[in-house]
Amino acid sequence: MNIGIVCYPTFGGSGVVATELGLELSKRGHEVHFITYSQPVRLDLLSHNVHFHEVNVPEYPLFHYQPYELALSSKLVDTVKLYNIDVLHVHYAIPHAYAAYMAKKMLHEEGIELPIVTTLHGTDITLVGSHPFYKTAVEFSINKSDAVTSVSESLKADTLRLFNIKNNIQVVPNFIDLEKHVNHFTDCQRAMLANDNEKVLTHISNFRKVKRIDDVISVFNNVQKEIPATLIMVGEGPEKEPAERLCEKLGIEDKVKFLGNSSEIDKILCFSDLFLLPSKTESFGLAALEAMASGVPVISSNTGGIPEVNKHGVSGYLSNVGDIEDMTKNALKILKDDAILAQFKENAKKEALQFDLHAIVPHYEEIYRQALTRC
Ligand code: GMT
Repeated sequence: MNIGIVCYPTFGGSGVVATELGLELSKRGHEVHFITYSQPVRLDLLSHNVHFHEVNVPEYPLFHYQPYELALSSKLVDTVKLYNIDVLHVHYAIPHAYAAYMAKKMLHEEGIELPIVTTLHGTDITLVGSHPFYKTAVEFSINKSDAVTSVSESLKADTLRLFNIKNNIQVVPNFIDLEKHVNHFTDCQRAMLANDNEKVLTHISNFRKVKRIDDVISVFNNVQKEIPATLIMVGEGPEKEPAERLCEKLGIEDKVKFLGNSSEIDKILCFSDLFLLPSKTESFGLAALEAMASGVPVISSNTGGIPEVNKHGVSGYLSNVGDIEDMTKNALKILKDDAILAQFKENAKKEALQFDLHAIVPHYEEIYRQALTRC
């Protein structure tokens, strides 16, 4: 098939999933076209059947807001016609599902039928999409998609609760390329970031309010009072600076390393002992799955789709949102005893197996085929 993929090209989970999906589809013999405003960060290799088409939005002083949806839908129409794209898979409803529907209508006028598959990722529903300013258009574009998928049962339930959805929503969980997380690094480079006697705790996110970065710091602060430990913070976002200030205030700035965005997550995870994800809400928690695949147990909140990924008492522990004491207790339970830590590491790896991309990607292929026959 010739498959068009629309996504955010950034470090966010939806962009990562879309990119990994496109790469795997190309390995399975499909022609894949990424259509977005810059080359997706994990798309380092373009090959004969992986293409990138940039959406340009020139600045014009009349516009207070540049019309990205307009540029995207025009680019979609042109790309579909030029490359005979069979199906368009849009990741994140806003504004991608809306722009895709406009493209579909324009193509229809020219006698071309383009099936649209929309994957809901989380904040496009829970935080942003259901806001009254966007809700009408988001609901409309979900209902107009030829197939709709969500990354967890929890997100499906949220979508049905927050919107009037007439379409069937199929749950296709996020997935992981386990090959990338098998820890085949002989030079784990742990020594660069931690002393031998220290346990390494890690957090990876886009440092938005929803990630509750203060809770990450507070749990770590409690843990390092009990055992030698270091905290690695990976990512960029508005809460990063306040977090750095909080570390200074607590006097733990020498024990917390802020690394910024990284495309070497697997290398960082290979020397991590525990992953912290205390989010207020999380449709899935791809970062937790990446940690588990690298054999890193997870201390998380029990919100949204996280319990579908992190299993309480098996791959880590779940606590109520904001329950720092419980998260600390659980973290220490795992970290204080090397035999227990080893068991949790093993379990985390095993739990991640069910999200192997080879098992999940065929579901999307089937959804594309069904959408094509319906169109
Ligand atoms: O985590 C974020 O805030 C980024 C966001 C995104 O759109 O990239 O992540 C969402 O999609 C990921 C991939 O499906 C999920 O793993 C994240 O749980 C989800 N984030 C939230 O629901 C807050």
